Amino acid sequence: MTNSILTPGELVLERILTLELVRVTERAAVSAARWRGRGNETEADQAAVDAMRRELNKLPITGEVVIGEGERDEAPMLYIGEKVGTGDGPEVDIALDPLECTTVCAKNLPNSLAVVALAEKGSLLNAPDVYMDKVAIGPGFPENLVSLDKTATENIKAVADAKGVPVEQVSACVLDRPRHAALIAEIRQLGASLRLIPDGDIAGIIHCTTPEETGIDIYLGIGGAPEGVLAAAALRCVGGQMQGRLILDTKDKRDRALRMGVTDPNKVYRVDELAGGDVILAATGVTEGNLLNGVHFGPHVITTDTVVMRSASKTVRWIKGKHTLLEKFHLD
Ligand code: VTB
Ligand code: MG
Ligand code: MG
Repeated sequence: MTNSILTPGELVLERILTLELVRVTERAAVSAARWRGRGNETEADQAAVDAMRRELNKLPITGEVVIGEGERDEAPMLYIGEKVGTGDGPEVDIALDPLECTTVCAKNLPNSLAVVALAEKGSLLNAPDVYMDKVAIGPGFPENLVSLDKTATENIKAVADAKGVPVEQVSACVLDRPRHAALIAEIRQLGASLRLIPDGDIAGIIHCTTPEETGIDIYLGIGGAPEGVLAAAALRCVGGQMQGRLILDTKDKRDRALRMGVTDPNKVYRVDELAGGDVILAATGVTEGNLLNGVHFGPHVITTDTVVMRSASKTVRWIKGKHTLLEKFHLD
C-alpha cells in the first residue's frame, strides 16, 4: 500500500538522501568559510572541495560527478567523471560546486555558497566547463514566456505584460562583465531596472523565483554552464522557467562537448533537459547572502544555514544547523 502522491517512477532517490546531502554542503561551507576575506581563492576552493569530496564518499550512493570542478585532465578532485559514494546505493548523477563564487568568498562579499545536486542517472546535462547563455524567470508565468531566441527587450516586455506592469517595474539581473556591455545598454535603454551582480548566477537565477522578496524578475546573460545546470536543478524543485545554450565558439569546445554527447552545438536546453527526473539540491551559505546566511563561528558552536529541495515532492526546507562537535569539520 502506498499513501504517496508520487508515482513509483518519481521515487527513485531515497528520501533519506535529502538530509544526507545537507551534511555534504554544510561541511564544504564551513571549510570554505574559514578562508573568507583572506584573499586566497585557491585555498578557499580547495578547502571546500576536500570537505565535499570526503562527505560525498560517505553517502550510500553509486555516484558519478557529471558537473564538477573541471574536466578530468585539469581538476584533480571532483572532476567530471569521478565516481563518488560508497557504491552501495542507487546510481546517481551529481552536479556540484563546492564553493560557488570563490572570488566573493575571498573578499567576504555576499552570496558565496556550497552547492550540490543529485539526480537519477542520466538526467543531468553532461556539459563541459564552458559558458552558457541563460534566461530564467520564476513560477506563475505562462509557459514559454521567455526564450533565448527573443531579444532581452522582448523577454522583459513579455514579463512586464504578464505581470501587468510597465517595463520600468521589471528588474533584470545580469552578471557585471564586459561581455554584457550590449545587453546592459539594451536593458537601460528600455528603462527596465537592472541589478548587476559581481558573481553568482546560481543565486541570481534562484532570486527570480521570489521577486516579492528579492526584487528580481528575470535573469539574463552568460555565465558558467556548470552553474546553469545547478540553477536548473533548483528551478525544477521550486518552479520557474529557464533556457540555456552552451557557448561552443571554438572547435576545441565543440569537440569537448561532442565527447560528452552534445551533437547540436546550438541547441537550446529547457530546464528539464538541463536537469531532469527526480533531483535533490542542497546549498549552504558561506558568506552572508540574500538567499542564505553565512557560516557563523561561535566560541563553541558553528552555525550553518542550508536550503534543501527535491523536485519529486516540490519540498523546500530551510535547515539551520548548530554544530558543537567541532572535530567533525576537520578544521585543523
Ligand atoms: C560564471 C558564473 C558564476 O563565475 O561562471 C562566473 O556563472 C565566471 O564567469 O556564478 P567569468 O569568467 O566571467 O568570471 C561565477 O560568477 C562564480 O563562479
Ligand atoms: Mg567551483
Ligand atoms: Mg562556480
